[in-house]
Amino acid sequence: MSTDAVDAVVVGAGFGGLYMVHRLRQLGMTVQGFDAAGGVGGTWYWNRYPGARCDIPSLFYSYTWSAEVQQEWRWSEKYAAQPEILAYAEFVAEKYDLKRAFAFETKVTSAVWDEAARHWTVTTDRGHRVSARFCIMATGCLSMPRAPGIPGEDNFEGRTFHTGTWPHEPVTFEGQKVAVIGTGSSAIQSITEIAKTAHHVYVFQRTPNFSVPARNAPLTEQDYAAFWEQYPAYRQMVLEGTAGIAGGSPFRSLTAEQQRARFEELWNIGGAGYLGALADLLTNPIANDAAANFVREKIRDIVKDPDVAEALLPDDHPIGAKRICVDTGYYEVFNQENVTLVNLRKAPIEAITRAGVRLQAQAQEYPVDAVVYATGFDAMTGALLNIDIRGEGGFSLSEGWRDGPKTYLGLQVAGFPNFFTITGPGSPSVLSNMISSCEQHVEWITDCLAWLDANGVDAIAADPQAQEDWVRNVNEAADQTLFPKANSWYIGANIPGKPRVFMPYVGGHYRQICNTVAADGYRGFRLSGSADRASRRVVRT
Ligand code: FAD
Ligand code: N01
Repeated sequence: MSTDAVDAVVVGAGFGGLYMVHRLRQLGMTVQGFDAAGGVGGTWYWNRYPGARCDIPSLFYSYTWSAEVQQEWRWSEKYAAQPEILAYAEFVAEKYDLKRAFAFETKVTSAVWDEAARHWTVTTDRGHRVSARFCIMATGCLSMPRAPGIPGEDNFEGRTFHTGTWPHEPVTFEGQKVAVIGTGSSAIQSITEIAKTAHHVYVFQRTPNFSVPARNAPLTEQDYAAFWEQYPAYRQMVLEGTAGIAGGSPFRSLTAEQQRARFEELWNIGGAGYLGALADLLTNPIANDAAANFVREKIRDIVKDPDVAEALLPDDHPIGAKRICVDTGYYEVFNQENVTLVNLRKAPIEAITRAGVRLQAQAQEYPVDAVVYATGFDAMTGALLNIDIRGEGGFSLSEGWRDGPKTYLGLQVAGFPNFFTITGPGSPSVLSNMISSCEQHVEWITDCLAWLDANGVDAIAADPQAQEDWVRNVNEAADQTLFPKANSWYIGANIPGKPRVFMPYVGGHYRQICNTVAADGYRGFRLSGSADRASRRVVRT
C-alpha cells in the first residue's frame, strides 16, 4: 500500500471540518480530508428525518468568518429546516472549493503517531494510507447514532429508520402505523411531522422531556435589518464567550408575578432562549423549579386528556439539565386522534417482534408498518473512540479515556502530539452555538500551527499536569450547576457502561482562556524543537 504525504489530515466535512480545510489552505498547507458521508454537511447530511431543523436561530447558526457568505446567503425561516442548512453547507463548500480536499464515503479507521518520523499515519476503510504532520478530528459530537439494543430489532418485517441515518430517498408514512421510540429532540421534531400523514403514531416514551415552542416563522426584511443592527452586540457576546442566551435577573430579585411574566414572555417568543429567563436558572434549584413548573402548567393546559398530560410531565431532571427540546406543536399532537402516548414507565419494551413492538408484563403488542428509532447518539466521544487512535508509545485513546475523556481545553490530549479535536470534550461544544464553537477552535488551531512554524517547533502536545488541572476545572465548573443532576447524554448516561463524566465545559470565559494560553507561549503545552518559554511570548492581534 503506498503512503501519500500531506501537511494535515482533517476527519469530518461538517461545519468544523469545512472551515478547518479552508484555513489550512490559507496557511499554504496541503490537506487530505475524509468523511464517511457521501458529501459535506455532517449533522445535516445525516439527519434528514421529517421536521429536522436547527434550534438556534438560523441567522446566528451561520458562519461569521466570510463576509461574502453572510451577504450572499439568505435564510428563509427563523429556524431553518435540514435541507436548507445542508444547502448552506454545500454553498460554502462550492464557493471556497472545499469538496476537492475530501474523500467521501470513506471512514477513517486508524490514526497512529510515528514518534521517529514525527507524523501521523491515517488509514481508511477504502485503503487510503496518508501520512501527515497534523491530524485534526472534526468528527462531531453527535455523529455516532445509537441503536437502542432492544431484543428482536432485526426480526421486524416492516421498515426501520434511525433519525441520525435517515435515507436520502423520500420516505412516506401516509396511511401507515408508525412506532417512534424515544422522546428527545429528534423524536419531538419528527413526531409532529409524521403524525400529519400517518394513519397512527405510537410514541414510546421512557422519560418525559421538557419542550418549548419554537414559534418558527418566515424571515422578513425587517428581521434581517434588526439582525444587522444587533450584530455587533451579538459578535461581542460570542467573543465574550456567552452562549448567546441573554441572562435575565436572578430569581430572588423578582416577585412571583415578575417571574411569571418573564416565563410567559419567553414562552411566547419561543425557542431555547427560555433558559435565559432567570440568571440563576441553571444553578439555583428553586429558580429552576419555578421555570420547570411553568412549563408543566403549559403541558397541562395544552394536552386535553389529563392522564396523557400527567405522563408527559418531566419529573426526573431540572429543566435545561438535559438539552431542552424546541418543538412545533409537540404537546398539541397528543390531542390528535391518530397519536397515542405509550408510557414505558408502566411497562417497558420487551422486544421488537416481526410485526411491531411488544411490551413487558402487559404482553401487549403494537403492530406497526414502520419503527423510527429516535434513540440518540454516543455523544462527544463516540466518533473519536470509534477510530483506533494511538499516540506516543502506541498508547490508545480508548485506553486513556477508559474512565472518561481527558483533554486540555477540549483541543488536545496529553501523549498525542499534533493531534487536535474540534469541539472536543472539555470545551463548551454542545452547550454553545456549535458553529461559533467550531469557528473558535479552527481559528485557535490555525494560529497555533502558524506559530509552531514561525517558531521552529515540530510538535505540540498537552502537558499531562495541565490536562489534569483542566479536567478538574471542567468538573468543578459543572458541579456549580444543575447539569450533573440529570441522566443526560452530556454525562454519558444514555450509553450502558459509558463512564459517567460531565463532558462539556460550562465554566465561562472559555475563549479568553484559550487566547491567554496561546498568548503566553502555549502555556500548558509541551513543545518539541522549540526555544525557551521567555522567547515564546506572543502578542495576539
Ligand atoms: P458534524 O456535523 O457531526 O460532522 C462530523 C462529520 O465527521 C460527519 O459527517 C461524520 O460522518 C464524520 N466522521 C465521524 N467519524 C468519522 C470517521 N471515522 N471517518 C470519516 N468521517 C467521520 N447545534 C447547534 O449549535 N444548534 C442547532 O440548532 C443544532 N441542531 C442540531 C440538530 C440535530 C438533529 C443534531 C443531531 C445536532 C444539532 N446540533 C446543533 C449539533 C450539530 O452537531 C452541530 O451544530 C454541528 O453541525 C457540528 O458540526 P461538526 O462539523 O462539528 O460535526
Ligand atoms: O437523542 P436523545 P436525540 N427504549 O438522546 C430514548 C441534538 N438535536 O437524537 O431519556 C426506549 O436526546 C431516550 O429515553 P431516555 C440535541 O443536542 C437537536 O433526540 O433514555 N427509549 C430518549 O427519549 C439533542 O439533545 C435538535 O429514557 C429509548 C431518546 O431515546 C441531541 O441532538 C434535534 C431507548 C433519545 O433522546 C440528541 O437528540 C435533534 C430504549 N431502549 C437533535 N433508548 C434540534 O432541535 C433510548 N431511548 C436542534
